[in-house]
Amino acid sequence: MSTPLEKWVEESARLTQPDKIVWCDGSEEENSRFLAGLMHDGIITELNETTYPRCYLNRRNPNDVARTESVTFICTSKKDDAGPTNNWMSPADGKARVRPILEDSMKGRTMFVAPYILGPQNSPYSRVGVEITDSRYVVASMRIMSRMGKAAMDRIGNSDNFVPGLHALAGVNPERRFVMHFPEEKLIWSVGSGYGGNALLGKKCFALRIASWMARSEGWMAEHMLILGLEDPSGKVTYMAAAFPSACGKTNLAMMVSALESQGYRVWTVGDDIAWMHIGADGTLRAINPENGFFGVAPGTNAQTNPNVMAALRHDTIFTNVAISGAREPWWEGIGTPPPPGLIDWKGEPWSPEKGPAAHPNSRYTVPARQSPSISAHWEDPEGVPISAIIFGGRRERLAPLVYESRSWQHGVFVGATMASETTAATTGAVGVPRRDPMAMIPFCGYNMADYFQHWLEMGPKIKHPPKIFHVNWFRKDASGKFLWPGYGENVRVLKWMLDRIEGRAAATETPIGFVPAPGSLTLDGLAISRPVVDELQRVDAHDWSAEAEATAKFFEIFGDRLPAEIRSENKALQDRLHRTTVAAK
Ligand code: O2Y
Ligand code: MN
Repeated sequence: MSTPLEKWVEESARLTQPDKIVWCDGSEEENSRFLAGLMHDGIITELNETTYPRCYLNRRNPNDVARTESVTFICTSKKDDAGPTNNWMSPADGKARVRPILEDSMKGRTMFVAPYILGPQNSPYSRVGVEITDSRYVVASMRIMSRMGKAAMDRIGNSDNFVPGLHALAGVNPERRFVMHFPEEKLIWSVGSGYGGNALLGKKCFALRIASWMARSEGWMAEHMLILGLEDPSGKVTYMAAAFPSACGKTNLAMMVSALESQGYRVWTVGDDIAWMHIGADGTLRAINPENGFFGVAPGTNAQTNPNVMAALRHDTIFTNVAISGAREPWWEGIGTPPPPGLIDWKGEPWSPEKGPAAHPNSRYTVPARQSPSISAHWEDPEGVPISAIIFGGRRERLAPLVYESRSWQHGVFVGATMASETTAATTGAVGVPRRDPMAMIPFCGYNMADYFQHWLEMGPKIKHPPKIFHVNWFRKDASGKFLWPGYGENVRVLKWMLDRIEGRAAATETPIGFVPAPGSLTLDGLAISRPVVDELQRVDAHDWSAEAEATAKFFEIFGDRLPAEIRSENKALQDRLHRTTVAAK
């Protein structure tokens, strides 16, 4: 009698016709064998074994260098269940589209069956997935990013309690590239890409899109959030989860070296990208990091912006699409050193300045989380860490103050639902345009976001000790275009204010959008920042915010009647408060 897993593997093999099937156990020995095979086939090259031991470079097909949202689909029976922010196909159409691409796609190739656990091995909140793939690079990456191998297989046993994900390179053809999610049967099919979020199915596909669907029906939350612990001088650690859209420094914040370390404030990393949050027996919201590694963007990462990750990636790391020096060391723009001699660019060609960036702007490192000096002693706690603050944020040059606290859980959900970030030169299209990205989940919510807001609204009252909800903006600029706030390690000052609010120690001033730090309540000692700059950082302009409230009302129209009434009424209440301020100022 075959187990459900064996049946699915047999069925997938009938469809894709591999020459060979390899069941992965996740062992060191197996990993060494896979890495040797990848080197033999020229898919990875070993970096300098003295300065970067057991590190490798993978160069991807230039047509396959980032997640592709345009080919990412949520396949639900009813279109409305996927909602207006997702690409949709019916499950039957989704399968009909991809099945012919999967058919015989592994002929002459090896099929790898990689079982993995998302979350700490012995946590009741962890979940199991199995990725079938014909890419050893994917297996090697999944081994870093998840707990891959025997422990996952043991957890599955004879059960059907796993999320199946079938991935095939299928010629890495952008014309035949699809990332299909079937949340009703908790299934993932991905073809035509071997890169990152498209191919490492445990990450965005399972840990966010499928998990967000599961979380709603099971009463928990799967969020695009970092998790950090802020240690105070007494040694007490307060945990916070934060959601920012891409290019807002989530990994850097999660791994920050605190500017207040001499005062006893330190930041510990639990996770840099995804948080699964359950209501614990003690009535707190408890978060686990479903991942086991960091898949961070390399350009801009250096000893100033993220010293912890720079230390982490000195060994046992897979680099993708970075440049390498003549000494076979990785290099990228913004690493903090000039282009070294003999630089080879991400395409494998000798680099010269007129060729543009040597590393691809979306080049990455894949590194085990435990290698970071900042990793929290509690990052694998089975019960997770208790979350006292949820932080939303975005990149707003003029509008949002450095930090504000929401008025209530419901208002905090509204703050998250109205998140937006201005586009940068790193994104395509016009620069400086606010892009709506509620809770940073637009690309990752596996169902209708109006229902997702409803789920958030319903979670709050169920949490006995709900976290406070804040909003931050590190990116406010002055009239000459200069950033007002130094950012990076200095952001700990804002985290400290939040901690002081949680502990009832810091004063705040009420504004129409929420509570900002009262004069003197932000710890600014040792920082060269003038009073007018601090005032400007905290300024709330009622006219600008009224325009913002109108823009968000327009955005919410896409959800029609499905938008929860509470979200609509929060926007109305904000507009009323802004109106009263404007009238009072006249
Ligand atoms: O382009 C990709 O496949 C990577 S995208 C990514 C990687 C790590 C963490 N977050 C993200 C994201 O897009 O949010
Ligand atoms: Mn992310």
